[in-house]
Amino acid sequence: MYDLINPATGAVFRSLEMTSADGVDQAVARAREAFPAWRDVAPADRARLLRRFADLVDSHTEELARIEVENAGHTISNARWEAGNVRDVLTYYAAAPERLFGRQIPVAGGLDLTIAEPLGVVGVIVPWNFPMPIAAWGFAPALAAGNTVVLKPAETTPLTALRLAEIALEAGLPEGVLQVVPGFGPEAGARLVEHPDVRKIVFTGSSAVGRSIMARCAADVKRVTLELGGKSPNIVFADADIEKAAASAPYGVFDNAGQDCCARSRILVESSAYDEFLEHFLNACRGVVIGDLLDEKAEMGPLISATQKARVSGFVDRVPADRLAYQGEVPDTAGFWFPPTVVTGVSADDEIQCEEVFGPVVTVVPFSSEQQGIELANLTQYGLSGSIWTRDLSRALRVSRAVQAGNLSVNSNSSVRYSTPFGGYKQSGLGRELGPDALAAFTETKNVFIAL
Ligand code: TXE
Repeated sequence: MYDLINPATGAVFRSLEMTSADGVDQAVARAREAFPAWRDVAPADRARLLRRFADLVDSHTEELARIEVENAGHTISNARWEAGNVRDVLTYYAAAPERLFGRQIPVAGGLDLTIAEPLGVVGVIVPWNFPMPIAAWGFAPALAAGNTVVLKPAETTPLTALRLAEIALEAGLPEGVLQVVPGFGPEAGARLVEHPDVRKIVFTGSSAVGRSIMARCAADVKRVTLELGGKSPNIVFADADIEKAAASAPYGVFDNAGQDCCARSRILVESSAYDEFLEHFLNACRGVVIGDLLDEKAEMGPLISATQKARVSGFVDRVPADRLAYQGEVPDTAGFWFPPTVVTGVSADDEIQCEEVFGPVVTVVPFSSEQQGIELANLTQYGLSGSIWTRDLSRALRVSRAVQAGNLSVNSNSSVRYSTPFGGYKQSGLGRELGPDALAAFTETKNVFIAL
């Protein structure tokens, strides 16, 4: 049995049986058995089932959100948004079964058909930072394209995924089409990755595990989509609406206590606006509401675990004390709270500027020219997301083209829209989730030539 701990209190609230490697084999066998019938469900019926699944998620929003508050330490308003995101992602992909067209390309001597076929059994491995949305980003397009899914949630946060699988059955999805196996990464996760009947792995998590999964998938040329870490820049030019950029910046990095692969954890500010920005930014940091997760006004909760708190504390302890420009206050209770922390006076190669902290910690660094801002933004192994604040449209486009990242926003810190592609450059990942592109990642292309 594995103890689940409420991150806000540090107390065990439930114990759960973990799925063994044998249990994963059984789930994959059921998924394989369920695949042909699910593939052959009439497109309109598959669409209807996914819409019904979305509707049921919608009517269970409050229940799912409260599970996530207790299990993952999310604020209630964030957790409600996350359940809403699952509904939206399912609704979006429910339109796909009837729109997954092949192509008929003109060729000499016959008729040529290009067909999109589902892959078979897909393994989805999910982290603990956004357990609900990241699960749906994997299973919704996979199911829409006619695959069956075995999903392994993170060991610490399996509860919403388990509930979603029950809701899928209530909605009428056949047994075996969407299964959840709560288990340990090196046992259940690794088995899913190496299982010969699993045709594709969708993984979100640490870069280290992502690299090892990619290497294992290479052995069987298994399809793989990876969404890994980030160290995203928030680039503020002097011509921007500085107050607006500063007011938004805390939410770009402290949301979900910084446990967000898109966290804008490196703020880069044009020198001439640095002092003005920092003053407004620190004021905005003081306003972040931390505390009772069930209070609708709460904006930041605790870290996920003692391990994560130790990791984040370690990064901050290694920063010289005179570089800590701000540390907020957190509830004085057991639980894994860590204060919002602002670091200034760092060099480009300092650990805090280079490594993904995955906690509420941000650096603020000046730059002297557009070119230097771009260079600093790209001075990272990662390339997931980033923001550009400017009133100059040409500059916004120039910098957007120059920054090596998969998801950029101008005058905004938003990262993810379910209808547009999401994923990383460089070591932030491989492939894209969400939007229309994700469907191609869950199908195999077959070409058939018919001689006439
Ligand atoms: O991640 P792991 P951890 C980063 C973040 C964080 C660090 C460590 O910097 O501080 O990673 O987090 C499963 N085969 N991100 O150690 O281990 C595991 O069970 C197959 C960024 O918790 O990568 C879980 O389901 N699966 C990130 C999932 O991988 C394995 C989100 C992620 O856990 C496995 C999370 C194995 N050998 C952490 N080992 C993001 N991109 O948002 C583990 N897993």
